[in-house]
Amino acid sequence: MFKNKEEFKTEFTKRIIEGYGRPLKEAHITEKFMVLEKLIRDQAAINWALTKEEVQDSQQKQMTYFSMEFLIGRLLVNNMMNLGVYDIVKEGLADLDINIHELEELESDPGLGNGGLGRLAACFMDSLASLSMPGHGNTLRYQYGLFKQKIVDGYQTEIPDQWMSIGNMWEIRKPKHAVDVRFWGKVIWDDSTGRFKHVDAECIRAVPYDMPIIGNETTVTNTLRLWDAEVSTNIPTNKDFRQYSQEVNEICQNLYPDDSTLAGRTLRLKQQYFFVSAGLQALIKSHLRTYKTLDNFHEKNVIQLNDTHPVLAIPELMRLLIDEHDYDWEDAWDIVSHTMAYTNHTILSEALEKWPIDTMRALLPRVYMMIEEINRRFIGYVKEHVSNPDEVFNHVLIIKDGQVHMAHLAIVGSFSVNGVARLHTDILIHQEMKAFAELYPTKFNNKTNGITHRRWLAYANPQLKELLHDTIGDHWIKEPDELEKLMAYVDDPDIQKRFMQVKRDRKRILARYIQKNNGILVNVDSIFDIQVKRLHAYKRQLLNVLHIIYLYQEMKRNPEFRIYPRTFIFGAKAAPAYFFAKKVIKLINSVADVVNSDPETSDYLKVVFLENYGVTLAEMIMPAADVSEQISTAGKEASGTGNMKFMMNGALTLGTLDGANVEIHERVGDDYCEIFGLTAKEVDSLRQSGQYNAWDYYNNNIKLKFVVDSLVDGSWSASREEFRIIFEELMNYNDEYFLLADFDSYIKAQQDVEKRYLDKSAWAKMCLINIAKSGFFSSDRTIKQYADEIWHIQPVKK
Ligand code: 26W
Repeated sequence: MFKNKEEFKTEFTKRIIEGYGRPLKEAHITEKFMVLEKLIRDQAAINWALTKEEVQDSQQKQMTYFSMEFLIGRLLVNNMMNLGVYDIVKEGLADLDINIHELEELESDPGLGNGGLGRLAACFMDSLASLSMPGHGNTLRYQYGLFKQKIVDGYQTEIPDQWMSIGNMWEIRKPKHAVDVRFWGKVIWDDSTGRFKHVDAECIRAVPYDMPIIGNETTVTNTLRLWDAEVSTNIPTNKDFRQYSQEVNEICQNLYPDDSTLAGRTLRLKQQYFFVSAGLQALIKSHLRTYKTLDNFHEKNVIQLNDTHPVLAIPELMRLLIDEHDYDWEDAWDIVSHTMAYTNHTILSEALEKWPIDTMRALLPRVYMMIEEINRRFIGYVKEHVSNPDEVFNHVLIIKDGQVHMAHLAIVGSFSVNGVARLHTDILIHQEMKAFAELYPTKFNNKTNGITHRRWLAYANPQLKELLHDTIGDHWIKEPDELEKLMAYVDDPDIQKRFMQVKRDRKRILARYIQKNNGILVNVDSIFDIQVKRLHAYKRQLLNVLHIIYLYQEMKRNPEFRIYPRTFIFGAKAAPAYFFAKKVIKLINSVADVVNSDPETSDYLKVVFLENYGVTLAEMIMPAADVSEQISTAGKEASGTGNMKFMMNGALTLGTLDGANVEIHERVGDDYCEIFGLTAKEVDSLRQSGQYNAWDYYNNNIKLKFVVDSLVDGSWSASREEFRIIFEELMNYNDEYFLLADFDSYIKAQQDVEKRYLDKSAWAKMCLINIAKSGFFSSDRTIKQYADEIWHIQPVKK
């Protein structure tokens, strides 16, 4: 492969001719793009093969991350950077009159995830490879990723995301590793074998597509396996082929766009079982190829279950061991319960998966029998271990009230149960999963989330990378804790000025994008106050809007009241069926239209809604932020990871003591972040007290009253009914997420933010300290903890 610019240019030119039969200067830009991607993939293929061999030879234990989502984003730049060839390629292409950035723009952003959970999985893959750990991903090859969002008249509309329209050069189809996955049918007792038999099932062929996960400054290259569905050779007899093939195609057609409410549809359950069964069958096959027995399966394999979505892996591995590999229950359970580890990402009740027994039993009759037996034996265990089993059963039974509680199955069948931030794990142990934590005290542990600092700092913000290079060098890319060295520069006026210039340059890039896409001119010297994340009531984008309305009304009412220019920027997709969330998007756009076009206020206040927020847009937004809005109701956001990306790019965290904000506050201290609002305990006791009444706040705070009334007095829409549902949620459904209770403290916090911003040197110091303290929030630290405390895997031995 190429080792320098000249070799690259030769190889690239040769491949254009070989690939398209025409000279470079006549090649279409998409052809140049495809050739470059293939060239980089082939560059990685050598290391990929080498890694497989090294792990095989050293017989090391491997981890496989089972997740329905991997929000990987664009890979070209990331892969060239990690391979250390970016500059060679950039200069080589420039010599050939090709602008590398034009090629980068052609890459589709695979929306193979909804939000936090999916992006965390992608960051984990980058850290595993960069730490030279043998850790792979197992998921579905969705034809359509998360919908593209188009704002029409202020409303969200959804457009299918054909991310593979020009193909996906990173994937390699592996038909030789295809397996069959079986649905429906029934289970009979087979006297001849003395075993249960799953008959009349419908077979679907699972075909894997492998993508290389390239580590930074290491030859270790892991695999992200995406399973696709194809018609099987043994066609079902009781169904006409057209219907059968249609059902086959729909399995991997769409990612479910809900990121917190269960879409209880059978197809979702089919998707979950499909990639889980295929993934396990493939792991068993490769294990048997090396070890000829499954007795040591759990010593050589650990599976991390990314929330409850892949938890069918527990009964499915039981089925495979017992029905296809002649294990008895006890031995099978010993292997399974030492292989599976479970991560919980949310406490929202509506997000906890519960499947109707009938649905599960019809679609997966043999697997359901496994769940029944696991539940039956668990009941025995509870009776043995607690004095008041009947009380406990209500909180822990796997099968209860006609439903299968997937979180309960996950906890019973896993040796490790972790939350994703300290506060969240405490809430799981002392509240949501209290009974389980008392039953299995050693299983519960915390693993505070992280983000890959390579993509979110080094690659997304080269200007800041340059500043770091000139101050603390580059070793922080290998050891993110070394960002702490920046503390030596936080009082240095030159570095402070240089940082503010970096921030201003990044704000100008975003301002240019906003002008081009939204036609709004924003002031780059205004405070860029940004809230980007999925639209959800508990994340309280509405509280942010209520503050904006307050500022606008104050300026309209009182010409003396003027603020330091502020640009409020939002980015958020709402699940298509989430009506309230879609109304909040409409409200943000309606307020923006009024405020931005009001000459009295537009020099002080601008509101921008960036459509189609995702990984690629985030890479442009995070470096440009002054204020990071992390304002969820305390106790509701399990961790958050956007908060870490903003911190790493030098922004002030304005937030509640929720999720990982608690640990950000802990590391930078009161002086360098802005905390407000009720704590999780206060929210809990207010809720428990039953005393909370939104009208009390409304009637005792005239400014708040004006703000809330504006939702239904036509201020933002010709129709007074347009935002009635929002008014109702707040006032007549008693403000479930305590926005009114936190309103005053939020307003004060925002006023304090302005005061802070006026002192440029203190502000720059605050930003530099946040960057210096952000090393802990690298997913390299998170992965090292998972590897040492849960997976017990080591870097690939050379
Ligand atoms: C059943 C539908 C569904 C789909 C996705 C329910 C729940 C989910 C995810 C668990 C939601 C999610 O993305 N949770 C987020 O996970 C992040 C990574 O740990 C955390 O940082 C966020 O706080 C959490 O909301």
